[in-house]
Amino acid sequence: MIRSAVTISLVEQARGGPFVFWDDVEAGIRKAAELGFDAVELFAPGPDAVSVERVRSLLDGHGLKMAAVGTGAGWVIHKRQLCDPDAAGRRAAIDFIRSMIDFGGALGAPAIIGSMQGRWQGEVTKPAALDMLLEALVELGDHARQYGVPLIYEPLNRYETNLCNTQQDGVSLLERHPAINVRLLADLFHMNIEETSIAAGLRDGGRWIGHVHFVDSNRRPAGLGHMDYGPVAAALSEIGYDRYASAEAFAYPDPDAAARQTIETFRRVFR
Ligand code: LER
Ligand code: MN
Repeated sequence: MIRSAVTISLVEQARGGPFVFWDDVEAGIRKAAELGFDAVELFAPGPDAVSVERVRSLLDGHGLKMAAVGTGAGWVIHKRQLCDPDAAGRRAAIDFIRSMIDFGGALGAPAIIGSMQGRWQGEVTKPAALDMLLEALVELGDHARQYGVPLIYEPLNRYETNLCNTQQDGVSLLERHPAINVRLLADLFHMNIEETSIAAGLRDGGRWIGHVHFVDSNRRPAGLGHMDYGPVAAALSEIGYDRYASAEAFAYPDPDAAARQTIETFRRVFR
């Protein structure tokens, strides 16, 4: 059964970005529980922004899970990325993600690599960048094994990366290392830009998909754009997807309404 999640951002530098709840992890968890979500997804500035013990006690107190933790602060705040031609910069990016894997892992949640993947440019060719990315994903996936979770890798639209834009791009990369402990993130907003058909893209991702960003075509909460969720739900059912549909969407028109809109659409589409 697909479970629902909603994002909470604690990253000031990401203000205005596609996150539903902001600033206050306690209020975000409480509101998510009140609305009937199964879990939250946390976007934090780093592994020490809020203690594992505090988050665990808030989640337990409200009967929620941690669906995933984002690592994008490594790019947004520290400008680190996995295709940095400078080996020391690359290592700093990997180390930041390792620390976020430890944070999420202690809560039973996988970490997401989105903007931290970077892009190929300058002296780095596309094949060289993909090699660097794959090497980092293998190492970080191995690091995540101790927590019994995969690492989640997210193909992004062309304005955010030139590495993997579609689910098939992601599959082609991960298949080069069949034992890799990495799963794909299917973000419906990015897929609406890049896939020929969103349902076909989900089938391309197939068993590799380990997380879904549940959002509408315009990045507003599900139900406020022109996404056709019938074929999305049918494709997810066909591939046997049974993890989270997590609301990574603008807080439009405001956080509470965005969360309510999301859970109503989630129930209509998946229940
Ligand atoms: C960025 O556009 C995105 O979708 C995030 O999930 C990745 O950090
Ligand atoms: Mn996303």
